Amino acid sequence: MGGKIFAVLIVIIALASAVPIMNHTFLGASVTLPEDISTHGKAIDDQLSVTMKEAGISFLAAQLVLGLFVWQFANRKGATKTFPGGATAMVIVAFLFVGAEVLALGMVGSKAWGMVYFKPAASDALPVQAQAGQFAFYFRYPGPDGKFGQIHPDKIDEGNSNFFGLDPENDIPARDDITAGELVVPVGKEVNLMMHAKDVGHSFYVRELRIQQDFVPGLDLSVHFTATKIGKYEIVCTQLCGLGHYNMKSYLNVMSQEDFDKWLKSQSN
Ligand SMILES: [Cu+2]
Repeated sequence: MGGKIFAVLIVIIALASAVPIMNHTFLGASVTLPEDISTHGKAIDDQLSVTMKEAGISFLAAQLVLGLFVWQFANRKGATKTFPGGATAMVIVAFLFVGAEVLALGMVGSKAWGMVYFKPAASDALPVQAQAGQFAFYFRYPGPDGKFGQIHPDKIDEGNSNFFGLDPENDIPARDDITAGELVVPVGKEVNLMMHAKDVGHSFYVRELRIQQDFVPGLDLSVHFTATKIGKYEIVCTQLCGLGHYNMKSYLNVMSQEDFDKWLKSQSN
């Protein structure tokens, strides 16, 4: 009798745990993603939804089968039932089944994130450099000449607002570079964000952009995106980068092209 009660419990718990996931709420709190404001975000959201459904169905199927076996075999004294071929065959089947599932999801999903990583940014994309350091983000625009000045780590001087270590005296392209504490971009325009870390590993995460990319010391990485909605969105560091990590954030400020041009002008001197 105890076995059958346990089987029923397994099924009830499995079904009950699926309800908040399907309803996107838990204890009254909504657990939906914030609105997507990027051109590539829909593909990622769709992929996430497919993955959740597929994983959810697999989970429920596994729990129901488990309940079925418990119901059938729990109270049979001395009865044994093994997988055909024994434990080795079971492990091989499980390995192939799970492997095929992960591979299939990976191949389908690569189309979604491949748009950000495999496809280079358009040649007319707005170049912006992002620098992460303990515990702030800084962003740099090349200025009217379209060229970034060289970075000299020994010249980094936060007290003097020389966050990137520029040398405007000797380096002409550095003279008109614009440095900001916020990532300001025009709406509907592709942005090529070139990322580097000043010290340790950090991460660039904007939920509304569906982008999360680590800054890795010593590596120049880039992501590109097109923001589709004017507004202010939080940029957070999602790599535990030190004591001030909790306070490391900035904002993505999406403006109309006109406002962006005005902002850029007001920043240059
Ligand atoms: Cu950080």
